[in-house]
Amino acid sequence: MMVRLWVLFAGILLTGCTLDAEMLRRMEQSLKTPEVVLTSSSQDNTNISPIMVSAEFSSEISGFDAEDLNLINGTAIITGSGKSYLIAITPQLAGVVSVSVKAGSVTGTDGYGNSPSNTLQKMFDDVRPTPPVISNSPSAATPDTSPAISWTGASDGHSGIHHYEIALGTTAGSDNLVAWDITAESSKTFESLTLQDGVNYYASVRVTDNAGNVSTIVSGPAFQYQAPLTCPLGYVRVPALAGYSASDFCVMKYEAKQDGTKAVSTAAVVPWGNLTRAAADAACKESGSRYSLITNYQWQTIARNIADVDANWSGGVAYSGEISRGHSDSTPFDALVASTDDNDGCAGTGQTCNSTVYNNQRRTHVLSNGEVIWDFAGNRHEMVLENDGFGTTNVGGYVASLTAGDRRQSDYGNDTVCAAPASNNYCGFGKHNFYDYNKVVIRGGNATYGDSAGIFAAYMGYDPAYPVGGSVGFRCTYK
Ligand SMILES: [Ca+2]
Ligand SMILES: [Ca+2]
Ligand SMILES: [Ca+2]
Repeated sequence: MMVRLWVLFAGILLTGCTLDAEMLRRMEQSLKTPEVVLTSSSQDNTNISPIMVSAEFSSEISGFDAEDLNLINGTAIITGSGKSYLIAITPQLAGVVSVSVKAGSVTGTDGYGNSPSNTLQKMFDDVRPTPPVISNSPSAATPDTSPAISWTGASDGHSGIHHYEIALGTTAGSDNLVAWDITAESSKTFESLTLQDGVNYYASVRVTDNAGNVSTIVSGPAFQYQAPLTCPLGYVRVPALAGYSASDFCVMKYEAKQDGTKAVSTAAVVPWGNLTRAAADAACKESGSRYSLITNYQWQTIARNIADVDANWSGGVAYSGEISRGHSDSTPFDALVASTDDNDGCAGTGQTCNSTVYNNQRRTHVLSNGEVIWDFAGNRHEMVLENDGFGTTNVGGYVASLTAGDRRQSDYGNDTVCAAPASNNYCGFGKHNFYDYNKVVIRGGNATYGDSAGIFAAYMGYDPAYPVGGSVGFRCTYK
């Protein structure tokens, strides 16, 4: 109002102080024309309907109704009186809502029509964003406690994406490990979480648009934390071997012994025999989900490691002479208990030896990491987890005579043999016998196996449905 008065007075001064009738009429009209200003406390992007708009006139007016509005994308209901009105706008669709008051649509008490209002616009958005796809998330067991998650492809057609939220939990969509955490980025790396071994975890993401609409929740695949390998009591660590074991694992230092329904690794007590393969595996798993009956490739990993260690050979150098075959000379006739003294490798055999004095009945072998394993070559045969579909029946021979390119060499033999296999108990590797296929495979020899015993010995022929007999034990692994 003050601005308009100053402009008028300035005009009067410039025209030489002559107030003609037209000028006075315009001055009066200007002073008495109702002005109107639209305001709204609603957010510029909103999912709340109706959108409330205040219309505040400079003087009292009458006859204000919805027809007086320039309204795009909505219907309006007007309440109020005098100078103050509320316009409740119900949007028709998600999109821009625009409103203004037309010029001359209402009349003030002095009989003049109003001037046009400002134009007020709001983005009405009641449509949820399209959620993203989780493009990167751990999908298996990982020793990493700082998992990195990323996602892509979220969109919002109206108000646009405002932020993402990510959570971690033990079920898809749950935030019971890490509560929903807001981020503007499309990725998140969690730092040093406290994760439990063997538990399924899921990363979940949701998106919020600028109007406050929240998308559905998407989750990545389950992943598990796997604590770094620490061998359980009675187990020894085995180094990984390319082609057979991708990472280190642990194996029972002794043939499995019975402790109720659980297989344990102790020197005392004769080994546990005469189980079905499935029962042996179950006895291993009694200790936990990371335990299993030894696989054939784990057996190969151990046998090939032993074969490369000088201390296991009669000649004191790898592939010089032969490797000891354990208790296998039928004297005594039965399987033996072991000793807690790794230097007493001939314990119970009737022979004499220690860690530096060789005897072919020595029951201990040394791994490349210095760990000692008992009865891997003899005492009792040991089942491995898998059948073998080899398909050739009634074929036997010494492992040392298997040659490169023969699948039996890679699955049951070594890539190197001793200098004179025919005169050194066939390197002490033992015999392979494939009497049948798709049957239980047993490795190593037993107490009466003679020169057929050895760290690579393999025999196939037991029906998986039945116990394998008292001369066959087993050994568990942990990874
Ligand atoms: Ca939206
Ligand atoms: Ca003996
Ligand atoms: Ca054995």
